[in-house]
Amino acid sequence: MRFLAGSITRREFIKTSTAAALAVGIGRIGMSESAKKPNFVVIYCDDLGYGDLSCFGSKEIKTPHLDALAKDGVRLTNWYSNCPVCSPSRASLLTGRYPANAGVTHILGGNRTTPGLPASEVTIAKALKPLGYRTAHFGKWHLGLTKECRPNAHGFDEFHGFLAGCVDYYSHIFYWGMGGKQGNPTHDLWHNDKEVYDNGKYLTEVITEKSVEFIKAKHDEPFLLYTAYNAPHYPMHAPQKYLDRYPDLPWDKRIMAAMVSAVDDGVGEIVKALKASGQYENTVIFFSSDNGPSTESRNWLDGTEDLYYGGSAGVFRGHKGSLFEGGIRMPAILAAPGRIPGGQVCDKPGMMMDIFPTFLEMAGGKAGDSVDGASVLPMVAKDGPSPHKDLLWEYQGQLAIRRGKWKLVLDGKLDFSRTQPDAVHLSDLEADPGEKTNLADREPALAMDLTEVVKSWAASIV
Ligand SMILES: [Ca+2]
Repeated sequence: MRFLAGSITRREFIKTSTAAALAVGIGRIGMSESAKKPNFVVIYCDDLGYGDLSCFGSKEIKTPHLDALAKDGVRLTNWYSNCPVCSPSRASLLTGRYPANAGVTHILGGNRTTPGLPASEVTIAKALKPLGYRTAHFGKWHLGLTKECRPNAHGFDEFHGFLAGCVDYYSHIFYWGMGGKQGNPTHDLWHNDKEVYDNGKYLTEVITEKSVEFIKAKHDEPFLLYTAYNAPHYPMHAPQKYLDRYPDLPWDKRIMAAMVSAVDDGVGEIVKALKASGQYENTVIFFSSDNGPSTESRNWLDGTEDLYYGGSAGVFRGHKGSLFEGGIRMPAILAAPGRIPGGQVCDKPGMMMDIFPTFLEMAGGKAGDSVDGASVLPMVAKDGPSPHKDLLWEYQGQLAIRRGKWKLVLDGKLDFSRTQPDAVHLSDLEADPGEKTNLADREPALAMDLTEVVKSWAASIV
């Protein structure tokens, strides 16, 4: 294999695994040696809906720090998760591949024997290592608990966080989905492979503190920081000081707002640390969420079985678990203050799997053929087109495709439990972003064409 001298040393090259070489096109490193590689910060939320930030239209939740980040960056209004649930969405973010191609198609369990992201997969962290990056992950992993699946095995130099899908925010114990084969609840807070205890400390603030410490350490190398908040995922916990900001909201919305505010304060602390250490202008920050808001009745915590509507998908139909827009259309911000002019809005579609190739390109590398995503740099920075003719999804029997303004959903559900009658649902997202009117009978040829494309794609990857 040919590689160019300059941005990568031979020693670093040898350290790169065969799989990493496949995922990173080493032959096209284009940056000059003098060009300073950017730092990357990914801030990922959990079950945060499209409509729950003030810069994305919330009238109830105040997010001044995220609003400021949006002013310094580009607000992505047609940005999609690759899957409407946690683990597959995160697998796509980190590998640049469709969930099935990354080997993660469903929500992973929380037992310490639960496997996850295969060792053969190349994460963005592993791909950036040979380009000279230091890497850290703080917060929620949810891509497997066995040793070969953990963050350190997937290219992160440092990890502080938890491995299952959620934990109690104060005891950091995973209580859920247990019984039977799963066994008893398990404590789930780790520093690298060592179990650590921080009882009583609010998890969102723990994740912020670790992220800020990492930034303040001022490493010689450029860095990738993956800060994955568990908020505002169940269980609905928040310190009183955040609840006090929303005295007039009903409980379901008040606790949601408080949890999002704790994240927003964290974003403020991260940006402040980047500015104080002189790194803000050379840092690329991507903020988003793994899937839409959850209607799961457990969120109520009051013994009822009512659906929960504390989180908002904005104008969109559907929630977590749905391939209608509410399950997959995410609030997203890409800020690169020294590289891309701020205050912009990009309404062309992109997907979570595009972050891997976008960052690789900005770091002077190039994603290889095994990656399904594509760089959105021309789209975001130069008003170029979306790299995707078709955006495709499959989840638990549902299929969806977006082509331009058209969106087709097959056997769509509204969340995990609610069904709807139309097996074939075609929408014009420009005229009807809420997918209220089914145009499948009015546009039968288009519906059939999109059906064939998405079915053929699904058959090719599952
Ligand atoms: Ca989630």
